[in-house]
Amino acid sequence: MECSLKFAPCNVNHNYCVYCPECVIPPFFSTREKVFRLKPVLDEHVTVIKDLAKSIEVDFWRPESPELLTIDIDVDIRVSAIYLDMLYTILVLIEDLQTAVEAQADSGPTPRTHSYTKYNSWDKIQSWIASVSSSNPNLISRQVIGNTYEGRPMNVLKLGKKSSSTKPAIFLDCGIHAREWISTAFCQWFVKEALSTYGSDSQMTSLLDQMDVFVLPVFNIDGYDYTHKSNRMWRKTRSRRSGSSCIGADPNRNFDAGWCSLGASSNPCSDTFCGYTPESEIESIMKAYITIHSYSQLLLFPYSYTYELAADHSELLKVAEGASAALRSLYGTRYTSGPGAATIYPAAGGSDDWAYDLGVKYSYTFELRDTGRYGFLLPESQIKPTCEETMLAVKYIAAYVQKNLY
Ligand code: 0X9
Ligand code: ZN
Ligand code: ZN
Repeated sequence: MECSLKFAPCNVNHNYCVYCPECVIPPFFSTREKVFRLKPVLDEHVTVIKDLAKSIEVDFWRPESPELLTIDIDVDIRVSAIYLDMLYTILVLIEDLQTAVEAQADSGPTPRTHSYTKYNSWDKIQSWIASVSSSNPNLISRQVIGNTYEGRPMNVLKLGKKSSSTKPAIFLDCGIHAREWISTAFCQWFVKEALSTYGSDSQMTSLLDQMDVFVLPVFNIDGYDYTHKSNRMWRKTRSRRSGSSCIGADPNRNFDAGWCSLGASSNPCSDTFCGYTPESEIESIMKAYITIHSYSQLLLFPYSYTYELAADHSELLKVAEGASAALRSLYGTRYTSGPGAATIYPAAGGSDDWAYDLGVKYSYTFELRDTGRYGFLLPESQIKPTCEETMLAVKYIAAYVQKNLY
């Protein structure tokens, strides 16, 4: 049915609806929050959404800020339900965010110890890092590479068979964005799998024999801790600066790669604030890699700071498609692959582009499950299947790199 001449048609399931008053159903007066998906298909829709963001408080889940809005990309936003009547949109992804936050943890008591199928607090991850790194000295070691703004040590785990010569390496990091909890869960899963399948899985054995994998389990520790204790939807770091009451910068806009040009904000209060100077965030000191984010089911590679194709575009695409196919083979989860700017949105200052421009040819950003049903609030019951399928893709890339060392 047609909702309005000006707006996209509304189907029965409200899947393609942009403005459709009859879809905005009670309860209007809930004081809780809702997440909406908007499907702008005309420039006017984009304007409407941007105006909306100016007049009420809107938390952009995807894309990350109103500056990144364009037609034909899905927009997921979180707003207080008191603004419902101002919303020109329809599909209610999560009926009631508060319920979704609660539903995310499986029922039953929270274990006191670390669990690979739970979203662990930073304290639990920290003790896990200590115990896992002393569990198998032949395969794993740890190194402190710095401290976060709030003074937490950043540990990198080095996985690989000890060798007298320097081995080629892969860098894997998780948790650049605080609220993307499935990402953080994946790095822990990867370490577990590496340690437990070395010696039995031929691919893992050969990988760790020939290469080292450096794993940074939580990049943005301060932010991650904050999402557990204060604000589940926090994205940025927690750095402060006198003169601004707004806290943090987006670590994935802070790398020195087209810094603060496209798709990044110079407003300290924005969720995509690029920082006062490139690499002002102390967290941005590591080199090289695969970086894990959520959500959208994408496998991205450079560039995001320009629409120009990377010199290695066709090879990067071929490997990404192979990795996506490997991922899909387990549970049928579909990923889209392509260069960041064209596939998700242009956004400068990301770690993948930065690593690539430093000469790291195979530089990939994963956006894990899902496509928006739960978004950042992916239920714990999906940790295991998500990590299992993602392992296949990461191992595919690692095996390719191993065979094509440059
Ligand atoms: O916007 C981002 O930083 C990433 N998406 S997220 O929803 N996890 O925030 C995408 C990063 C793609 N790469 C670059 N922009 N360089
Ligand atoms: Zn409708
Ligand atoms: Zn992210």
